[in-house]
Amino acid sequence: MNPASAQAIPAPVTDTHALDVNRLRADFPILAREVHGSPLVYLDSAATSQKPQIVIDTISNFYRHTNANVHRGVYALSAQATDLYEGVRNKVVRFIGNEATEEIIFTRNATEAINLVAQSWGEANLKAGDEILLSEMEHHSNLVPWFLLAKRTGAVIRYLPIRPDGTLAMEQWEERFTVRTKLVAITHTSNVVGTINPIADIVSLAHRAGALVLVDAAQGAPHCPIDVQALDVDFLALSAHKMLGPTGVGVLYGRRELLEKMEPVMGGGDMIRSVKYTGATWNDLPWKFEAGTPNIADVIGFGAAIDYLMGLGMDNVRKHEIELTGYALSRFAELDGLEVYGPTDPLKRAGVISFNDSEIHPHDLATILDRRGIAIRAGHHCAQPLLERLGQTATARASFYVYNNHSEVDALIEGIQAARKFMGRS
Ligand code: 7TS
Repeated sequence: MNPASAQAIPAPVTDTHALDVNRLRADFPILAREVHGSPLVYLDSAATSQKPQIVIDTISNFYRHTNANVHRGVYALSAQATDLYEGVRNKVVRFIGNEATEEIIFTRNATEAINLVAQSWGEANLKAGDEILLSEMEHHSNLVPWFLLAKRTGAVIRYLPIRPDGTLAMEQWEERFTVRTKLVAITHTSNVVGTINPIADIVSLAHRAGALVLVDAAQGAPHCPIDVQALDVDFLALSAHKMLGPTGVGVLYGRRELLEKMEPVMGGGDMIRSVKYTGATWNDLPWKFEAGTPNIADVIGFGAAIDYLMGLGMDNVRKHEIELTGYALSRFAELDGLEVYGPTDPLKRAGVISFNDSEIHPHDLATILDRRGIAIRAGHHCAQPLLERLGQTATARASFYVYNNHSEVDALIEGIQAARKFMGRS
């Protein structure tokens, strides 16, 4: 057994606060450090989350005690490594609510998961003139793979529009579907405006029109319960590093009957059943799509992150986020001349808040905040078309996770006020 797995997983807290944030902050060693002489206030979890000690220990313990390649050796170490690695597929199954580990493919990140579908399913199923429906709020990772596919196949990209408040204009949806619509690829949660999209409604519209749905859950999966069966999605992509896990691990969920018909996009060891000089046949699912030695240690670390999140309870994670986002939005509203993007109702959005001060450029603001130990992101957030739709080239963005608290929101607001003074504003 991996010794790290014996460590305690935090119990959910069910008083008025969904999470005991002060207690769980102690699980994240990086939160104890200072930056430029001030305690770190980490408000960039939409880019990547911090990691609890249990995830760090699980990875380190794997290398100390169990390191071997998977699916190969008959010796104990390799069998144990294989069990740990494959065991994480069961954890993912429980986390996203599907039934079969064959439907869980480990990738490097959400980006690779989306590219896999574009290259394998897309190339086999799309012809010139077929349509791919995207929304106007997609991350580049859910735009560019489809641009590449459109270039190769002659397929056409169409967009589902957004309203000025950053929500999808659902009333314009039905007219966007045509007999040529083959796929809707849409984000669960926007990484810029924070909008949580009505995935179940979108899936039902798409399926009625005969189209499949791929959900980019890179921002959704870390923050709220996701059930692929209840949502009836066809493909779903996520990244471990945004949900307390290590970098270098992502997941593609796909419905078995779709994955079975898809060709691998990468060839090599592990993904074959047999190879002759004249050709090869493919391994079973999910290994057909996992060529070469996988990221064994980090997948196992991801398993610890899933255990940690499920120990907190995803309902509690979401409740905490609603509460903190509501508080942050009310504090932002105190600042004149500050534009906040996205829905104003915290129930309709995630804890990722883009904003712009009327006089301070986001990069200047982020630099001034950094001097106070506050980490926010400034820029286009890999969603340039959405920024263009908002009439901006950059925004400042604060994003929260399970370890953030009210005093960090207060520190952000004080930091913005200080930045205004520094830039000569009252
Ligand atoms: N989709 C969405 C909605 C995202 O926010 C991101 C990353 C990705 C896909 C890609 O994830 P990756 O793990 O494959 O890189 N978003 C961000 C962000 O907002 N800031 O840094 C990365």
